[in-house]
Amino acid sequence: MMTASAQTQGAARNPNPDVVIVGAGFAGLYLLHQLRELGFSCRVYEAGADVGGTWYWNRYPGARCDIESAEYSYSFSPELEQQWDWTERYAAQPEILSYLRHVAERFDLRRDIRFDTRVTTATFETVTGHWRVETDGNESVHARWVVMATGCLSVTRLPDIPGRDRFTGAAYHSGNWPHEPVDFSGRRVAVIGTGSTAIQLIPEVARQAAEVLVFQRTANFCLPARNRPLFDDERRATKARYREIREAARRTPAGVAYFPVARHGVADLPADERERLLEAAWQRGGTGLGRTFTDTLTRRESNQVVADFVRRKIRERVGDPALAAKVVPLDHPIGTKRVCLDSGYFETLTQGHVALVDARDEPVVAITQTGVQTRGQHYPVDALVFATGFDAMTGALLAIDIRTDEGVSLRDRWSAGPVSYLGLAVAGFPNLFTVTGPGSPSVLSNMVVSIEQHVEWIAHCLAWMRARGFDRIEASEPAQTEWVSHVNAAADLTLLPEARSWYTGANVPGKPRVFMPYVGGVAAYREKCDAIAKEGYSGFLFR
Ligand code: FAD
Ligand code: N01
Repeated sequence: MMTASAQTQGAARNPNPDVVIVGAGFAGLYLLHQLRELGFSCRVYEAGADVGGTWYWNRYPGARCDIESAEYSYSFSPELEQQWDWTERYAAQPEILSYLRHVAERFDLRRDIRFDTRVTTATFETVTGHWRVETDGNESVHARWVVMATGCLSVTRLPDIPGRDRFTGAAYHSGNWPHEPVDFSGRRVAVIGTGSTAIQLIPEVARQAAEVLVFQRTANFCLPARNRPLFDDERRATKARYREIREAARRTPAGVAYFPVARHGVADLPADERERLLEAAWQRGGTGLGRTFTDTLTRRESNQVVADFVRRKIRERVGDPALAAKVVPLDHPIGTKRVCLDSGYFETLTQGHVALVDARDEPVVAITQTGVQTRGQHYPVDALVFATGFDAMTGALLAIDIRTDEGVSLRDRWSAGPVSYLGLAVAGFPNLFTVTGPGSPSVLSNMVVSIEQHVEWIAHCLAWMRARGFDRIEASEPAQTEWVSHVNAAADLTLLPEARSWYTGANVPGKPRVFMPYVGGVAAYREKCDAIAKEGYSGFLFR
């Protein structure tokens, strides 16, 4: 790793870069590489001590991706693709972090990254047309452009349970996990939450702990990951077909080539054929099952068929009818909350030292010095794990005081929910871009595909501006209004806004309820963005 003094030298060479990038995850790293290749000088600020973003922070046991490793990876460098060997179907956190560290080394990225530095404010100076960016290290820098690569799931959320700070045992949030190993051997552990994180974490914690209490408020749809090591011949086959795989991924709604392409709605098929397709998807493993039919998210009866199939499978896996009655999800259509991938979750729940507390029947009312107090009972524990999620999509952007010197602030602009043109830019905030911002497919897709698309679009836009002598770009209000209406209308054609999910901000008290990502799919969205660029960036104003 580069030393602090070397970093300072890098920054000193370049006191006011062309572009400030905030965040050094998949998005920030690729931005830095792309923009540098185009001759822009850049400075990246990263709150963490190293690169990796999500994969730097989420070190909890069991953390891994749920898109197959070969596809959950950069496509921009064929050499990188050929050099890197993924060891498992779904890579675990340490491997993804090693990959991103390797990328940072390979493309010599660290010299332009300031680690352990959080951006606190960004102010657009109207007269000069520059952003003044300030950090928690009292640094102030001017840049023509700012790109927020701050992540959709990077601001952790602790529940507002009274007494949280009173607990005298060890407490952890999955998204801010310690760097040193945590040993739960012989301990009584409470896990709060049963989302994607908890479902990965609980089997691993249960391997060590003497007792595990799972506090479930909402039962979730979980599909088997069927993770396994990859064989050499599989890796070779993938490497030989990488270009084809990447192209195929970009043409799908979710940005994933290995998902089967749905050709029929549930209603178009006889019951035995539906069952055959669902069973095949179940056996294959992964979240592709949700993509088996064209109408799972748009037709309630179709959703019911898929949901009932998964419920039946969960009942079979759990065995015990009393436990099944608690963990079979009944309160939302399948796919309207992020479907979880599991490796032995339900089987773990049936073990003697693991118990599930249904927090709907028995709400958690307080954390005490020694455990968890529900309405009916006190549960003494030695350690608490909050797998309670994130202030998603807008949290990291609104944590920064983004404003113009004329007094317009993003927090005010988004007080009723985020508005944006393409999820890339916000009217009123010139020369500011957001990667995978609200209003883009982002979290409904393979994020690496969406990140690469945004990064390339932004980089080409800046090069295009430079070639024409423009120094200011801003989304126009009418274009933004039209896009926001389209995003809302598209969501309203689906069942997605129905669930109380983080997609709508429902997990954060007081957060405006708006369905934030764009449901139109990455293929159609990419076409739209490309067409806009080709038309000379229609919907944007230049100076
Ligand atoms: P991040 O990786 O979140 O990086 C953003 C960085 O910005 C962070 O390091 C943060 O510290 C930094 N930052 C934020 N604000 C500031 C500030 N003010 N100043 C300085 N630095 C700041 N997606 C998938 O497509 N497939 C998966 O399988 C998948 N698995 C996931 C598993 C977990 C446990 C989680 C939490 C998310 C997962 N995701 C997955 C989503 C994941 O977030 C994205 O795939 C991707 O890693 C996001 O990269 P990013 O660079 O956009 O953001
Ligand atoms: O967070 P979540 P997450 N009392 O918000 C519960 C990605 N990811 O970290 O549903 C009791 O989904 C809450 O209950 P409810 C992926 O995109 C991917 O698990 O609000 N419970 C819920 O059960 C994912 O969607 C992977 O009723 C409380 C849980 O906490 C996103 O990150 C792995 C509570 C939070 O679930 C977020 O996942 C991990 C309270 N007061 C993450 N407050 C992959 O597999 C909250 N909860 C790729």
